[in-house]
Amino acid sequence: MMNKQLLRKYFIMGSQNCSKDPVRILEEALEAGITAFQFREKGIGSLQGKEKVELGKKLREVCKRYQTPFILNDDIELADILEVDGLHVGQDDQPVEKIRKAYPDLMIGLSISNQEELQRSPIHLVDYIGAGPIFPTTTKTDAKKAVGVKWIQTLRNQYPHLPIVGIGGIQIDNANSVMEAGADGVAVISAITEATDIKVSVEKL
Ligand code: TZP
Ligand code: MG
Repeated sequence: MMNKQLLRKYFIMGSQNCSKDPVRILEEALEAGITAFQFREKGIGSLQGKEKVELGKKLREVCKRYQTPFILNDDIELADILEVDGLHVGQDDQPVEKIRKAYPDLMIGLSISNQEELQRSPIHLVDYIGAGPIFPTTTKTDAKKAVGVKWIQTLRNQYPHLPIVGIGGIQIDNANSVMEAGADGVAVISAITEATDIKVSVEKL
């Protein structure tokens, strides 16, 4: 089983989430104590092709320097090129079975938003699940309906030992409720990318 503490402060971003240099934002977040990073170059304004690879390489190097896991969102093609520690996929992305077969040793995360998705998910093949959106979010335009911390409690009751990270609309003032519901950590985008002081925000999460 993976070290659940790596999920405690899980920062996700791509250049589309940043109003200044993504490399600088990641460095500040790592310096402040994030425990994992997911490169999610996706949606309106995101980089494609070579530009995405180039940014990915830079962010990857920064994570290496801080000995912090680098997880890539839904892009099997880039897994080797970026020497990723893990891959994260949603319900409509590459199937977990395929990723697990190709990469027996990578950390694999899967997003699960409701009981029906849980039912059809190969939980035995994943290392952790992303549960949410817990609260309403404007960061992901196609986000599903917010499910509340109750969803964390439900998952925790069914899977006492499964590593779970809450995601969606998590900010410094509600992060604690996600932890209290039984999550191992909080995954955030805007709480860090839009923070006035990244150090303070990461510490408070
Ligand atoms: N998946 C579900 S909600 C979400 C993703 C990627 C966006 C989270 O962004 P924020 O700014 O932390 O609400
Ligand atoms: Mg998806």
